[in-house]
Amino acid sequence: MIDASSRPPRPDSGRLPHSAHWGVFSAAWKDGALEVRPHPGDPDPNPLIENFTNALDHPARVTTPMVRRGWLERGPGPDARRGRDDYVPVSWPEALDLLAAELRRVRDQHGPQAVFGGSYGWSSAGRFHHAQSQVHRFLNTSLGGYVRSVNSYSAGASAVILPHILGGMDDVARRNVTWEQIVAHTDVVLAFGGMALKNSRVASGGISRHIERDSMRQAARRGCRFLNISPLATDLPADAAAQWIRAVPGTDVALMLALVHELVANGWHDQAFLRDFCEGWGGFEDYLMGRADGQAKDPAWAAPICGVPAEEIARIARLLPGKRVLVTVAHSLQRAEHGEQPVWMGAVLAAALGQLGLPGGGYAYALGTLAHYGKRSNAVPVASLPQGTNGVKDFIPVARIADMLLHPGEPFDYNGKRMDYPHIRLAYWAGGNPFHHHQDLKRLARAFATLDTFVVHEIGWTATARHADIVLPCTMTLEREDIGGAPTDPLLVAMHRIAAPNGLARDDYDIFTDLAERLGTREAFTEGRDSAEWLRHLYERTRAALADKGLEAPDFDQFWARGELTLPQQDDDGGILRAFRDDPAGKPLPTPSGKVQISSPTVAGFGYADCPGHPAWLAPQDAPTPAHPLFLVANQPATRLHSQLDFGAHSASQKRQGREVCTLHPADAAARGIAEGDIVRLFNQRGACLASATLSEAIMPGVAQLPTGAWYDPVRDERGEVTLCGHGNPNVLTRDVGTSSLAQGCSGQLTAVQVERHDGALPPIRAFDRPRTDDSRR
Ligand SMILES: Nc1nc2c(c(=O)[nH]1)N[C@H]1C(S)=C(S)[C@@H](COP(=O)(O)OP(=O)(O)OC[C@H]3O[C@@H](n4cnc5c(=O)[nH]c(N)nc54)[C@H](O)[C@@H]3O)O[C@H]1N2
Ligand SMILES: Nc1nc2c(c(=O)[nH]1)N[C@H]1C(S)=C(S)[C@@H](COP(=O)(O)OP(=O)(O)OC[C@H]3O[C@@H](n4cnc5c(=O)[nH]c(N)nc54)[C@H](O)[C@@H]3O)O[C@H]1N2
Ligand SMILES: [Mo]
Repeated sequence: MIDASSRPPRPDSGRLPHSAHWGVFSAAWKDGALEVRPHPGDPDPNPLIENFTNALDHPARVTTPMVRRGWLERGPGPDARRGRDDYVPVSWPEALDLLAAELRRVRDQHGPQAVFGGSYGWSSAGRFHHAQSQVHRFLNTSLGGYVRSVNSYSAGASAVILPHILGGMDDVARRNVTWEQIVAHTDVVLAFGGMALKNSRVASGGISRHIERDSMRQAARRGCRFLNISPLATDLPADAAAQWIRAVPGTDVALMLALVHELVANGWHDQAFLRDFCEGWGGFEDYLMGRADGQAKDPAWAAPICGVPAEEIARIARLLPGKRVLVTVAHSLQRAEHGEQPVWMGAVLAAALGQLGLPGGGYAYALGTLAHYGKRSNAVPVASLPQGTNGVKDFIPVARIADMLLHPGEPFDYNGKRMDYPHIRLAYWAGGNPFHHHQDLKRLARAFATLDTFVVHEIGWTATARHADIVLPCTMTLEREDIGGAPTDPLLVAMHRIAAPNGLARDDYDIFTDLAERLGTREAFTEGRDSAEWLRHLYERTRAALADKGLEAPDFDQFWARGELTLPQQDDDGGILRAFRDDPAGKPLPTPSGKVQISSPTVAGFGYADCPGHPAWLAPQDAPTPAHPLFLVANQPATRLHSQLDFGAHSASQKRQGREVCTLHPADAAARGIAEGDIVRLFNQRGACLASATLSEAIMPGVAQLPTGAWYDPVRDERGEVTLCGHGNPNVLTRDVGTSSLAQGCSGQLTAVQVERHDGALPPIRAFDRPRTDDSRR
């Protein structure tokens, strides 16, 4: 096997530009080490770029094609040994021959509708090497298609509810209120779930300037008041000078209802706006005022639910009338049971204030959760790899992966339709990590055990790779040339290659090309282009659009030599909400009534008890109990993007005793005899994990927080059963249920746990070791 640690030291090099979802940077080799520097134009650089410095040669890299021993010896078929089997290194031709034959077998015996190619995940690449696009294009052109997934783990509930009530996700989240408008106009920001800078450090495709901190600072200096409504004080930076409203997780709808109740009870709601621009206020108001069920949703009702005192709720409501108010709702609120409700209720709160469509006012769903939002859009397109046409019509909402594998042929509800889960024999993953992103990991392992074959392309030995039958080593972004760009960032980056591939790693594109060759579809997949030719081809779309506008339009070689190109941007000027406000008859919203749907006859018509026809308070099932009395917030990690480069220098530097850090309130810790730095065990009916405890007044009592992204590190008993994750992956604890019958989104943000001090032996961290290999077969 090729061992990167035996590499000769690299010679010093000049600085080369590159880009990642978490920032634009340059890299150079100096004294054998990789040195990265943020783009000089970035006012608030992201420390996540440091994760690259030790990544290229890390022992966790996959360096050789591998086949799981059980699969090699017994052939395809369901196998519970996935996740604990050995691997056999094979040559590239051997791996590709085996895989091509298996793809052909599944297609011929069961059809492409037995292949799951949803392959959810962010990977890390520019416009061309984006792994999910690559695998989709391959399956479409070479196999006739695949069962796909719809929506995302990010916005599973909002992507489905928003079109029913306001308009598409992108119109409501991306082309709406900008940070510039907030700096200039906003008086009050009600930030449900906050706007944590750790999150707006990231944007898919790249981000060259992190402006959020300075925008908040400038707005606050002008007098804008920020309210951070969240279990964590750190969800807004000190720069925003925010007031922290400690709200019990999962109860925002109750708090929002009480705020609207206060507005109505005092006659502060904008009745003209509700009459002229909205549909269905009447039925909602009956619910709000308790005319329908005898329970007014007033502050006294909400206080014991959300933990915010009634007087405090009334005080917040008094801040709002006559002010330019912006309501933001973080993605996190909808990544939970009944996640549709806070998204809808946030819009109703903004509508009751009459603020929708005003500069710096109204509703900016998801603002602050990613760097895409609150920005201007580029005035020219940045191309992406075309994916071809999928011959299979079956799909699942993305987070129903385990349900699909465990319940083939059974029905499920989705957005007014009843559909059946397809029967999947082969799953193909490139660029995602389901053992990072999915919930209830023991159940997920049972689901993957049902497959005939599980194929993964990976840069590292993630738990997903360790459950696969065929593991193909792919290059990481620093080992490829690509074009970095996002529709909301003006910088197009010539992503230069910083290092040669580690071991036998190959580009996803080249792997698929060779597979297509074996399946007789090379021309359809490649269109006769190699990677370098694709980059030129994709760049041409941007160049031509620049030339059409009469702007400077450098050719590819000039762009490549310069390293970057600044694209023109446009002000979307408030998007569809502003246009509708200015001209309600001429520019109706894309909803059934053309107006804001305070109630939705369409949603009501679906008859879902878990998603009624207007926003409502629906108590979660997965709430604390005497046995599991703490809410667990399993949010995005500050130190990496998801699970990517968890072994990276920055991510590793923030762990303690190699484990992820869990934040507890000092009172909750004291009650359990837990001190700063103790190793704790978090557990509930689904699983357990270890973490290092840190005590902080910046978290609400009754809430524990453990970020996602620590690589799943199962510790097993003598029978091979998983007893816990020794590293701190919260998805061993989270519940695998859809948000509701409407969207079936991921609900992994919140669950209920108990926490205790762990005084037993500490299992070693094995997540970053290579799996056991059987080299004897070579
Ligand atoms: N409990 C809980 N769970 C959550 C969330 C939560 O809030 N709570 N958040 C959810 C959200 S919003 C999201 S978006 C998901 C994220 O879930 P994912 O997007 O699946 O997570 P990543 O870690 O980004 O996975 C990307 C994988 O691609 C690999 N990779 C990198 N570059 C390449 C490449 O060039 N080629 C190939 N083939 N592979 C590559 C990386 O090594 C990594 O394993 O997680 C979700 N899960
Ligand atoms: N550094 C970093 N940044 C990222 C990512 C990453 O992995 N790392 N992932 C990116 C991706 S793909 C996405 S989709 C976005 C996700 O954006 P979000 O889903 O919004 O991000 P989270 O950090 O999971 O949650 C934000 C905050 O919401 C609070 N919160 C949780 N539950 C509740 C609740 O019920 N009510 C209220 N009021 N607050 C609650 C938590 O305190 C949490 O810190 O982040 C993006 N940004
Ligand atoms: Mo996400």
